[in-house]
Amino acid sequence: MSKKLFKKILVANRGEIAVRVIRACKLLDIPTVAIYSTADKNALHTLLADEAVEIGPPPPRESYLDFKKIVETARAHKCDAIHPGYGFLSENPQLPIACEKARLTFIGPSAEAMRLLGNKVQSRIKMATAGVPIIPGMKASGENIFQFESAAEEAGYPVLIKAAAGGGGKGMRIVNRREDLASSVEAAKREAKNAFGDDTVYLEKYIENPRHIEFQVLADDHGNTIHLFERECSVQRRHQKIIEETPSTALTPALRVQMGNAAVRVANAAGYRNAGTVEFLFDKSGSFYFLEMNTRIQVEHPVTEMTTGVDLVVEQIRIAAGEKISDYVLEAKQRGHAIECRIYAEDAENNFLPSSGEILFYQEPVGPGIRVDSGVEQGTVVGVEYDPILAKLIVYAPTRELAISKMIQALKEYKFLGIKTSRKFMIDVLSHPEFKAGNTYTNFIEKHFSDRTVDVVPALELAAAVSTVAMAQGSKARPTAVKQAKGLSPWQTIGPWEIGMRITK
Ligand code: MV4
Repeated sequence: MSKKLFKKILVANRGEIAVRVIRACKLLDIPTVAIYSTADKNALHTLLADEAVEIGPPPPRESYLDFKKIVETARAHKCDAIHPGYGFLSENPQLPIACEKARLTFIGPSAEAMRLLGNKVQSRIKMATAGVPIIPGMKASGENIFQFESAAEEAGYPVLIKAAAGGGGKGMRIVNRREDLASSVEAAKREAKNAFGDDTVYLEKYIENPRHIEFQVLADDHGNTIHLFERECSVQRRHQKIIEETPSTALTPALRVQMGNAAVRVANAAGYRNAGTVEFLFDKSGSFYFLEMNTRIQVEHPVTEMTTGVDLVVEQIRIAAGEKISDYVLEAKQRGHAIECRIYAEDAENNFLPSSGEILFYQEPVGPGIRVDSGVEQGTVVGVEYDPILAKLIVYAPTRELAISKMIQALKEYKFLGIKTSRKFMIDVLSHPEFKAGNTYTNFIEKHFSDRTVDVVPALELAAAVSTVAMAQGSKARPTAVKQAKGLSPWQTIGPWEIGMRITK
């Protein structure tokens, strides 16, 4: 390595992605500072970094989301850059703004690009103007019921009401008939207000059972904007992705070129720099529509790395330092097939309830074309404070069929004792004939595994959690404890209680 890109990087995250970023820094010979909450004192990321700084108690708001404290920590420890990972502060424009004030480099896009792409209405208009296909629907937020009615007539029912500040499925409402439109708009507004503090909503044609196909893009300060092909992410459960793969079984070479070009147009229209992901919905007729652009490194980035040979986190760091995208990256080709399974700490046999406890025994699969990106090791105590992703298992093989076999084999060899994981469920999904046939749509799990995914209405879920707390704490139980935990499911906030209840249809 000729010249150091940065003096020291603060990694503003935890779990497997913090570990992934620290390892990329080691490759580049850049020292790292990890931050950790008191719940993560002995977590893998704190042990791997050159320095580790405790920044607060477990609630994210008081630690991993406290951007002021994080920027101060970076300054105090002589860092010159911050990598945000995914989740937490990664898509919050306040972090790049605070970084700029403190003369730190934010490893990611500008606050302006983030803000534009965070607003779904604004980014739709921008992308339509740039010639990118968007889902038929409103070109501005809906101001009154008449606008919603005429937009719905034009698009044709069913339609979908979405929050401008949304993403991830929150605040979305499907409307099948005109009679239900007004009440659905009102309900969507209330939900958007609660979730995002912004009740702006708009309407789109509802695309039934689409595929979710996204393109990895990279853009540098030297005029290079490229894409590194697609990832098929349709297999998900309640907006939580489970399996990602590349290439997608749905794309022809011609479609891949068209969508890749559209992804590059999206990045350029947004003035985007660094690594980002352009999401598309892909319908039964083979049409694709821009959905949103994610302004971070994504959980599923390794499948792109396996099939292109590109180290995306290294490129993120190089681009942030003002370097040109590496030549080998500019010439990257897509080769072979890669699949990723997310290993969640959850009980797939018990309505996917979060699982917690100490990992008493842990053994990763090894072999050619097998990669494990893990945030845990034997002895790690898994809590319920954070995202339940423990690790990602990624395999690479020359063909999809061989990759599926390799993944099933690797999942069988992946050993966890002490906590429940989604490992066995993943084996069942990969063994399903419809998965093997490549018939992966966003309703795949719902359609083929409905016996395992029992819908619990949020209100019931909340009531069950509150009553569990009440049983445990007697008269001191206060439902406000649940209300304070914005954005987290009550199951994630009730603490280390085992709930002996099974809800069946
Ligand atoms: C849609 C859609 C169908 N039609 N928009 C879900 C998350 C949010 N970011 C956008 N989402 C969707 N938007 C229209 N007009 C279906 C989904 C959707 C979905 C999208 C991507 C991946 C998984 C999904 C699961 C259910 C619904």
